[in-house]
Amino acid sequence: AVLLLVVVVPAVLLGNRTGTFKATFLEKCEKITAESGSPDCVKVWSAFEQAYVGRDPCEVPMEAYDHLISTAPPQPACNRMMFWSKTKDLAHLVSDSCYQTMEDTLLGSVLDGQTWCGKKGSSNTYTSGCPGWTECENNPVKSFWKRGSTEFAAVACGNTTAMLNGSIATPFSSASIFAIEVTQFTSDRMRSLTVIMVTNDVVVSNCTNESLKDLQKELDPGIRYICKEVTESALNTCREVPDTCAPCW
Ligand code: N1C
Repeated sequence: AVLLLVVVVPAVLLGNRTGTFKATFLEKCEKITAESGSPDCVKVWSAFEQAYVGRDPCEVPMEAYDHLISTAPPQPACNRMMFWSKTKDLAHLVSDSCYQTMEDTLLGSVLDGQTWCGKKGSSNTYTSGCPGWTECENNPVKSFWKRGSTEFAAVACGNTTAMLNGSIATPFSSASIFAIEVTQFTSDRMRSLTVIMVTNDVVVSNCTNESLKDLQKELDPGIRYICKEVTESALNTCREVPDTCAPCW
């Protein structure tokens, strides 16, 4: 009984600290890398935790993930890359077979929907009590998405797509991660960017929206800019032809 107390109680008290989170991380990672066998998921985990473990959870800048990104760089899929802002669910409705989002990359899929942070003087990973998205700029989760998305955008190639929300007043917000991605796009690799303005029953902004002018100002002038307005219901019913992946909107 004493042994039980000594072993089980600390494990319960520690709750999700490191254990479950790490196990889930490795499990997902191994599933994705099963065929190629690379990168080594144990190495990916150690590069990941090195970014935030033992640090104040409001003092993790995006550069802390440099080593992680070089250990598991996002693999670009030219002509299939999809970006989004305030349209995550919609973007994933269409993105499955024909489009590659950040969440389809190794790191993106392992960390999507997760919360994590460290603590000063501790070697644990915590999944609760972590700063919220807007609580402090340099929190581990936001810094990861900033760093990871920057890389994903920097390697984007061919004809690309971004799904923006036409039912809000400012579909292109300078505070968004998509705004950081836009500054990374380069005409050396990227041929065009098609912005899809998705609207539900309420059309608040269309392709003439003021914020889209800011987007175009930020875009490398060598990249062709296209904007299309599509309703959510059209998007819901439209399916790409599996072989050609020609856009169905
Ligand atoms: O700030 P956003 O959107 O403009 O960021 C979206 C943009 C996409 O193009 C992605 O490539 O940045 C990338 N990205 C993710 O892939 C991602 N997956 C999950 C950014 N954020 C991501 N998340 C979570 O969505 C993140 O934890 C934060 O809470 C939201 C940001 O979404 P947004 O404001 O709609």
